[in-house]
Amino acid sequence: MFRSNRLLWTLSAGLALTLVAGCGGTTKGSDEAAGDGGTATQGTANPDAPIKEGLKIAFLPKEIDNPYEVMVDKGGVDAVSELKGEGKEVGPSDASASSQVSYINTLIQQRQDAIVIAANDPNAVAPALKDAMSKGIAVVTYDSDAAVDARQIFVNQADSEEIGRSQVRMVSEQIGGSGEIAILSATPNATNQNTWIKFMEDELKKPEYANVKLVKIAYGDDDDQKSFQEAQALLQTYPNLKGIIAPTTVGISAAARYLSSSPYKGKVKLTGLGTPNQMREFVKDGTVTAFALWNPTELGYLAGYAAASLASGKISGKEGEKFEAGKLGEYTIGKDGEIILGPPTEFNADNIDDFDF
Ligand code: RAM
Repeated sequence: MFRSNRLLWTLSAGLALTLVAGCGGTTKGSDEAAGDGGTATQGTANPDAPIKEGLKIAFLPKEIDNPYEVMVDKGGVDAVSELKGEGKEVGPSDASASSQVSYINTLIQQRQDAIVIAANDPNAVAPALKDAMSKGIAVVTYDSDAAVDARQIFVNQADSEEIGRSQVRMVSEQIGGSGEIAILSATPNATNQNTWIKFMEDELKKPEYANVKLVKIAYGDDDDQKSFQEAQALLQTYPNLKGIIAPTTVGISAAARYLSSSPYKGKVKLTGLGTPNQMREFVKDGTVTAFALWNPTELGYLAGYAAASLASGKISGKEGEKFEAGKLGEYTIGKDGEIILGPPTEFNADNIDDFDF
């Protein structure tokens, strides 16, 4: 559910906040989660149970070299430390699902109490995650979800629909409501980017975007060099391109670097999701007007609390269950086991220096 004290999602169009928290329906089956590890089975949670001490909780991001993921996992490990557990970050150096499967199998052998994963592919990691749950390991996804029946809780950074639609609103406003646009995404199978892109495409069907044409979805694989080259290729292939949406911190910073030293600087608009620290110089030099993000550290911190609460049997992943997430306060589990951190912030020249992450 949304928390009223989170930073306001400042829509560039000045539109009112219309975020919708998930309601109704039931959560995914987590019956397999019963096991000798003491993980809660759906419906058997005890909200009064204490958080167990010494919980081993592993964070498995899309890739470990991405500054965004590093911040997220720092927040997660800090949360586990606060709860007197042992948190750690492990993961591949490329955003691939097959590498993640090897890590999941190792974490199962290590008898971790919980695995917190940002899935590089919703289905490819599902069998290994189901295996983990069948052995009593709590499974939480964060940032990028896995198949709903392969995890108990998904900690989402913000409302997926609003993230997607707002990116289109931002780019359309920046290009004056008319012209060719492209999307520079992460990997082709990333659950989070693909969900946002689906909502972007739907938003583009509205009459107010009749003159905005999406000409290409490119994939930089959350690899800095590849993203840079893809940005360059977009401009070469589409000389009339007016705007790029990069809904990935890796993609937007690489594209900004390319644009800032090209003749397109300030002419081809770039927006999307980026960290203020990676994007500051490009806002100051006029390459980028506005972009958005949530607080990555808080995302990991919330996932850490959710995982510890799950592994302690305080929650089971069922809609309506509540738990305390330390300094972030109380959260409620929504439909399909989803928890939403809160609305993101839009950054621009006026506020970017207020943020340091
Ligand atoms: C990149 C990753 C991550 C996404 C952010 C916005 O760092 O793709 O999954 O949430 O961008």
